[in-house]
Amino acid sequence: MAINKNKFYISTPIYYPSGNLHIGHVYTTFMCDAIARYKRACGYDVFFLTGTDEHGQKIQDVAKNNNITPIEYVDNMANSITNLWKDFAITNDDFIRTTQPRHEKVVQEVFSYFLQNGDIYLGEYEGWYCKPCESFFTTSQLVDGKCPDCGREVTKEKEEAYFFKMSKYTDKLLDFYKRHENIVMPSSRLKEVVNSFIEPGLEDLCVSRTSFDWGVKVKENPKHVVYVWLDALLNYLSALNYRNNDETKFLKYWNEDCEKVHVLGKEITRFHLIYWPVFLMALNLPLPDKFLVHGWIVMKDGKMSKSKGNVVYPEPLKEMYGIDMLRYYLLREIPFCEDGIFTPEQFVERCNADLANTYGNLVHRSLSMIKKYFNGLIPNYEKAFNDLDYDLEITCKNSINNFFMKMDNFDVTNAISTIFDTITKANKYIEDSKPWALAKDETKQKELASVMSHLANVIYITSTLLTPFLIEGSNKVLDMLNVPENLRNYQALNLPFGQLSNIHISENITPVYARLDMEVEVQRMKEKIYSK
Ligand code: ME8
Repeated sequence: MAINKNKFYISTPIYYPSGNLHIGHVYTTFMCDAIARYKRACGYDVFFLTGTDEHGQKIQDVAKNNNITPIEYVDNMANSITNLWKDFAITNDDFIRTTQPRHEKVVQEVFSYFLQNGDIYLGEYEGWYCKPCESFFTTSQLVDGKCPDCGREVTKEKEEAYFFKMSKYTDKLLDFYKRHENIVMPSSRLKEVVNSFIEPGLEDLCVSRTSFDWGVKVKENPKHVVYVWLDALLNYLSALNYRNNDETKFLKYWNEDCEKVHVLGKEITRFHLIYWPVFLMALNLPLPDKFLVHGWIVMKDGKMSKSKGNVVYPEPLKEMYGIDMLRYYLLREIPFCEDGIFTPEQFVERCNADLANTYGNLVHRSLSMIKKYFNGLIPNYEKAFNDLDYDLEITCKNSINNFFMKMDNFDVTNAISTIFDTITKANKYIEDSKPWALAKDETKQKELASVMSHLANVIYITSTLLTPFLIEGSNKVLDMLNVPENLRNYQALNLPFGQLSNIHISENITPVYARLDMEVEVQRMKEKIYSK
C-alpha cells in the first residue's frame, strides 16, 4: 500500500432529477463512495463530489406535469436525493446543483470566455433532435432513423444557435489519447469513441438552445440557454469554486498533483471522453487522470424502465436489509465493466453466502470460542506454531498486498473477492486446526491459544479492509473485537501480524448479518422494491 498524503478527486455524474433515482444511480454512487473511503483510509486528502443536473426541457416538462414551477420541482428532488445519500451513509464532500448561483455564474463566465476567444461562434443549426436525450444528431449518427443513445424517435429541428469549435481540437484530442491509452477503464470504451467519433474528425457542437428557457441564459444573448451538457460538465469545476472569489479548493484539487477520477455509466462516455476534455483544453486546464466507465444494471427482462414497471428503487431495500447488503451486492456481484442482472434471488443468495455464512460464521464461531475457551480474552500472539498458522499468516499478508494493488487499479469487485478468499481460508483453518479437540487436551493449550489469536487477527485485518464496503457490519465486528482506535486504519495493517493481543472482546456477541430466507425475502422484495 502506498501511504500517501496526496490529493484525490472523484465524481459521480450529476444525476437528472427527472424521476426518483434507482439502483443504477445508487451503484455509481456506491462505487465512488467505496473508492473515496478507501483513498481516505490510505491517507489521501479526498474530494468526493456528486450532485444533480437540473436544467433542460425534460425537467421543465416534468415540473409542468406536476403543476409546479421547475425550481419547486428540482428543490424537492434535490432534497430527496441528498436524503437518500445520507440514508446510505454516502460520504460526498459536496453536493452540486446546476441551478445554484455558484454554478450558473461559472457557466456564464466560461461561455463568455469561449465567445471572446473564438471557440464559440453564432450559426444556425439543423439536425435530428432527441428530446429525452436533449441531443442533436446528424443523419449519419442515427441508428435505424432513431436516436443512437436511447433508440427513441427523433424530429427535425432548425434554430439559430451557438457552436463550439470541436473540429479545431480533433488532433489535439487524438494526440492526448495516444499519450494516455490507459486513461479509460475499460480501454475498449476509449477505442470505440476514438474510432467512431474522434478519428473521423469532430464536428462542431451546438451549445445553445432557444426552444425552451429552463437553463443558464447566455449573458450576451438571453433568448439562448446554454446546452445542458456544457452546463452539466462544468459542475466538476464549479463545485471547486472555479472562477469564484476564493479559488483555494480549485487550485488544490484541479491540478496535476491531484489524481482526478470521473466515474460514469457507459451511455455517457462520448460526452465525457470528447466534450469534457476539449472544454478543459479550451480553458487551458489539466485533463482528468481516469475515467471509470461501468456497465448497466439490468433486469431479467432488459433495461429498467418505468413503462415496464421493473425499476428497482433503493429505499425499500435499505428499509428491509440496512445499508450494507445492497452496497455489497452491487459492488461484489456486478462485474465492473459489464452489464449485470439484478434479481432478488441472486441478492439473497449472495448476501447469505458471503455475509451471513462466510464472514458472519467466521466471526461468530471465532468469537464464541474465544469466549468459551479464554473467557473472552484474545490470547497473546506469539508466533506461527505450525504450518496451518504459517499458511494463514502468509495468506493474510498476500491478501493485503493484493487488495491494495487491486484497489489502486480501481478493481473494486476483485479487491473484495480477495478479502473473501482470506475469510474462506480462515474458515478452513478452523476445520483443519480443530480447536475443539485442542481444548480437550491439556498439553495443547498453547496451540489452542495460537489458533484463537490467529483467528482474532485475521478477523481484525479482513474487517479493517472491508470498511469501505460494509459500513455497518465491519465496524460492528471491530467493536465486538474491541479493536483499539490506533489499530483501526490501513496504516496499522503494515505492522507485523498479531497486533491484536491480550484484549478482552465485547460481552455482546451477536450475528453480524441475518441469514435471509430465500422464499420469504424474494416474495417481500417482489412486493416492495418496485415502488419508492
Ligand atoms: O446522464 N445501471 O444523468 P442520469 C448502472 N445528467 N448505472 C446507471 C443506470 C443503470 N441501469 N442508470 C443510470 C445523466 N445509471 C447526466 C450526467 S454528468 C456531467 C451529467 C448511472 O440521471 C450511471 O452512472 O441519466 C449513468 O451514467 C448515470 O447514472 C446517468 O444518470
